[in-house]
Amino acid sequence: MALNRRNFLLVLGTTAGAITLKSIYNSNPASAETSRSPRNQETYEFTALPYDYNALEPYIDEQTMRFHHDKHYAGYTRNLNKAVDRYPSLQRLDAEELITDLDRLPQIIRRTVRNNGGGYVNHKMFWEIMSPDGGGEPRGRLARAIIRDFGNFDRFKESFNQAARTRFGSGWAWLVMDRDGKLSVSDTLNQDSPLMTGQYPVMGLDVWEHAYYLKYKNARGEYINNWWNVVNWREIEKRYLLGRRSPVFSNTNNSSLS
Ligand code: MN3
Repeated sequence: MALNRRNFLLVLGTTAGAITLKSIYNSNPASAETSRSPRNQETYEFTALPYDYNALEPYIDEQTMRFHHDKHYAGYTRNLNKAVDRYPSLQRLDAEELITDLDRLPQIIRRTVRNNGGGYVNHKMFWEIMSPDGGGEPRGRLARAIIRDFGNFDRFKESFNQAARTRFGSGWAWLVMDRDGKLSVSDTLNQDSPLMTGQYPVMGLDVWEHAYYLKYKNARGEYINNWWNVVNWREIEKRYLLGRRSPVFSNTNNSSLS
């Protein structure tokens, strides 16, 4: 999955100031940053799809999945790895952690990491939160939190669809959680992640044209409506619980976890 427990604790720890990227990379003299990557493999792994390219048919077509995963996602991954190539201390950070506090990155790579680190983290999540066995509605704790914060599932869906439809240009629609555990819908431009503004991305929908244009052309609304048929609620609830248990949310009422 996109964020394991350790990763997200680190992400939030960074936000909370417990660990700062600055303290990590400033602890090395600048000269150390010019050495090559100590690893043989890519720092940020180009992950495979957890299903076949055609598995999400007819809602998302095989050709779109091939281009989206093998070209666009591969590009973000490659550019992210290239950006941190000369910074061994940054390579120790998980990608989620890396994009959480962009201001602390060396200025020269900040924009590249914002775009490609965001693209990498967003897409890694996107593949995981879809499934050929998807669709329907969430259950359990995530379902209860949605009802608590939106009234009912349909109202949440309407709000999310609205964000996805009206996101002007390229970007994402999100279900996010704030540090009080409250859920809301938002959208971001380009490849920005909610992590960049201190929010936890529970689920997100890619509304870049590359995500739908081959099949749906300009009919973004039709893509959005069909996408709900492949939404993997089990994975999304896992992500929700992961974020919910973070110590940053410790001011919330833990009874909703039981
Ligand atoms: Mn995309």
